[in-house]
Amino acid sequence: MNRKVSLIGAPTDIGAGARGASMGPEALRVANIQSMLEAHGLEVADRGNLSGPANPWLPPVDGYRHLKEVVAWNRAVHEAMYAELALGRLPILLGGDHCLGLGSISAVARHCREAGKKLRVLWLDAHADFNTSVLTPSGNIHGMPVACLCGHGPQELIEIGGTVPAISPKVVRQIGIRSVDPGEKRFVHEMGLEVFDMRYIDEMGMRHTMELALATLDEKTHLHVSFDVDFLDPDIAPGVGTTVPGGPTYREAQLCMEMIADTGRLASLDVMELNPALDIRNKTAELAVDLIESLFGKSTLMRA
Ligand code: 4U7
Ligand code: MN
Ligand code: MN
Ligand code: MN
Repeated sequence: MNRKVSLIGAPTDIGAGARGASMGPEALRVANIQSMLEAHGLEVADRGNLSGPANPWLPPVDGYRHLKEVVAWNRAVHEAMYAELALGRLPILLGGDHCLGLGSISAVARHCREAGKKLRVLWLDAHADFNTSVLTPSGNIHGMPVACLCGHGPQELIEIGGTVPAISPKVVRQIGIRSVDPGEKRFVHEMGLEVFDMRYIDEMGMRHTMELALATLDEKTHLHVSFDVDFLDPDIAPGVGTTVPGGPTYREAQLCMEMIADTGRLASLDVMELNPALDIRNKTAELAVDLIESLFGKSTLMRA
């Protein structure tokens, strides 16, 4: 795995329904994300925070809330992620709400096209984030980034990476899903997204789920993980805007991260939707950092 890591803060809640994800980057820093990574022998550069428009907190227009501002933030994220990948580094996006997954993953996809790499995206989330302006019950664009990446969304957003669609639904594996809106559900099926929902994890276990989600990776695969902190069960991770009960336990989440680490293919990461305004003494941020530690290869015993 790449030992050179860059942290990029994106302090905004522009695509969310609750205020506060804008404080996510600082909470992750306070939870010592940098020194944790350094303790594992990684060289870490904190690039500081991106800037972008303030949140005007307006109602949706034509099915989108804050579209212009969401485009501006995603352009900034795209350029910053792309620049780190071009330097041969492993970028970690510190969100910020999950609408920024569009800017991040479109940059990763662009890098993969140029470097002749195959892409695999693991989308760890309670939600499918596959809404469109017609399907969305909220207008919040953090519920739309996967659809936008697959070419379904407003022109200004879907074309940020230069190629439309930025990715094929075939490269995506969604894990932990347990809240999908009715129209969104039909669209997920229509587009053939591969979803390992909580029912699947309950029945088959996290180990089997991850074996399938990580199958067929090879030395040319760039593995991107988009970690929406609401993936986790709200009992252990209350600090998010859109909690959904019945998520992975602490141990299931650890196993998920450990199995990703074992592939050695992790090449970029988003840590999204952490909302310190809803957290309890930074516990969700600390949990996120603990899980990221496993993602970067911490293991308890009996492993090299
Ligand atoms: B997140 C929702 F209606 N589906 O579209 C919507 F339930 O990035 C929630 O996964 C979206 O946290 C959640 O507003 C977006 C809602
Ligand atoms: Mn999400
Ligand atoms: Mn979510
Ligand atoms: Mn959320």
